[in-house]
Amino acid sequence: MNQQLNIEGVKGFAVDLGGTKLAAARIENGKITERVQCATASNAPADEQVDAIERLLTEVGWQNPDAVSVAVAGRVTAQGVWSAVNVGTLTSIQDTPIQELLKARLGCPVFVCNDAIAAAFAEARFGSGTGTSHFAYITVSTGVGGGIVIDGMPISSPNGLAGHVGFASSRLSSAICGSGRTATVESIAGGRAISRIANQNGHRVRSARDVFEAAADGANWALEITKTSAKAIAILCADLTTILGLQKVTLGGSIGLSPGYLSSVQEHLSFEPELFRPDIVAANLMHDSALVGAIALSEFSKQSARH
Ligand code: BMX
Repeated sequence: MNQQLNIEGVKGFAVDLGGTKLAAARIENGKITERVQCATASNAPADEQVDAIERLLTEVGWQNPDAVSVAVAGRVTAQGVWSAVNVGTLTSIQDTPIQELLKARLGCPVFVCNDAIAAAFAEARFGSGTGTSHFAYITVSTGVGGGIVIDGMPISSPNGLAGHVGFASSRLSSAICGSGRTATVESIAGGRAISRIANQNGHRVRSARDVFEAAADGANWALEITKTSAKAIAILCADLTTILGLQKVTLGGSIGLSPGYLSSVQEHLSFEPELFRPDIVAANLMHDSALVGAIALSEFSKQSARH
């Protein structure tokens, strides 16, 4: 559990379904009191994802009729329909009415949102983005996701695509992305891209973690791959700043929070003119941002609907 958490007022049950890991938590009196995690079955169809969510919720003490807030990788429409943007990450969930399925299965109120938007909202409200009016969060993990919060308002769109900054173009890539686009940030900087590039270059790795371990041991081939990822994220931060006038960008995700990554992004950003350089910091809520944010965003949407 993260001792730094200051999430007063946040309480309930939350789920975070990413491309690699699935987590559930119980949050009481501003503290995560229970938390469990397992691997995501990334090729499983929607009903199996629902089974796994229900199993983990039960493990953290959820019982009907407690409400549940769920953050997922992929886009979630205003009607609660879930689809992967990168169809190589979650291969079998396209057009799933996830909100209805979970409601029917659990028999309780269910809120579903994108994982990076949830994390962005949590960081803006309780963590590294507090006091910042023009804020973005970027997760560098299995994929590259994002969330934008301007004057406390999370930016969303009816089709659930808003904030998917990992699918912006990157001049450092020439690869075809699982989104169908070519040369995206995700296709050079994300975890799957990092392991793919290593294997294409003849270095047998199982995951991006192996590449980071080789980089920590000083292997030049690995350092080059991880630095290119950080450079693509730095350029993305500058690009987003031209559009949104960002003051601060928070990095999260297993790669975004790995040792040395933040400083590598900062170093690459230092080559940009000052006007295009937001502050780059690490997520305060670490790997719990999306869990905390799912509950906070659910409350925020209820309040917004009332006004
Ligand atoms: C991808 C996209 C985003 C997600 C981001 C981080 C899919 C399946 N995912 O850009 O919706 O927010 O990855 O997800 O289209 P993670 O799996 O790396 O945590």
